[in-house]
Amino acid sequence: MPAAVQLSFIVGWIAMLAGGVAFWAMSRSLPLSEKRHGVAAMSIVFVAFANYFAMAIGQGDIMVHGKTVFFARYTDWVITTPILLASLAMMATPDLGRIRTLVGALIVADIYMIVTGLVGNLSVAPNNYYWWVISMVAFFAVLGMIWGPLRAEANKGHTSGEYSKLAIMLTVLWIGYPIVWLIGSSGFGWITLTVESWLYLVLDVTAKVGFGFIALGAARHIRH
Ligand code: RET
Repeated sequence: MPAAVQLSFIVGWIAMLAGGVAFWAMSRSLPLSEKRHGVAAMSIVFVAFANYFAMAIGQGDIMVHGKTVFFARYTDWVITTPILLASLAMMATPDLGRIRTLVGALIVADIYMIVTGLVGNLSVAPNNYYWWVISMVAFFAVLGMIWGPLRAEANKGHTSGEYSKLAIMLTVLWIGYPIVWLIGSSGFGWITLTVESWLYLVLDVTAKVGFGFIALGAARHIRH
């Protein structure tokens, strides 16, 4: 593994760990009803920490068809993205149980997106592109639910402003992933593994640590 790639993983695990400590401190001042946002934010970064650490010490990749596949990215995303969506849903309503069918559908579509993305990364052309398209369909389903029924739910309460802020942030950042995937080693291979790993790092740190800061900041002021 090139040293610059490994460095991105080291920066990754340090950033996730630092985020976890910061979220723990921030969670202490949350009202009891909103501690759930702290639990979500900490869960996300500690899962990411473990996966970045695994990649940094060479336990997060395998060689398939002569290329390196960082499967630890997917074991990270398959756990953290459902929690991120749950976190967004918690911003929409005080009572997740009431919208459990919607949350369930969101999470199933999301897991489907990540798993088909992994299958694509393990495939050779042209199969990888078929899987990218299949994963994209699930991604659009996720976005459709976020901007359709979940937003409608948020609009019923007092948190529609916070919801919109997080939904916009999530949408913009998440769109980066299929792009990096497509131009990187899993797709066309237009960028080097080093550029790819730093791009994913920026996306991951912003989508997890940045998102967590905003969610916890908003959670402090929530009066459902
Ligand atoms: C893949 C495969 C190609 C198609 C699509 C993908 C989407 C990935 C996304 C990942 C988001 C990850 C986050 C991680 C950490 O917080 C799997 C790259 C659509 C949206 C937010």
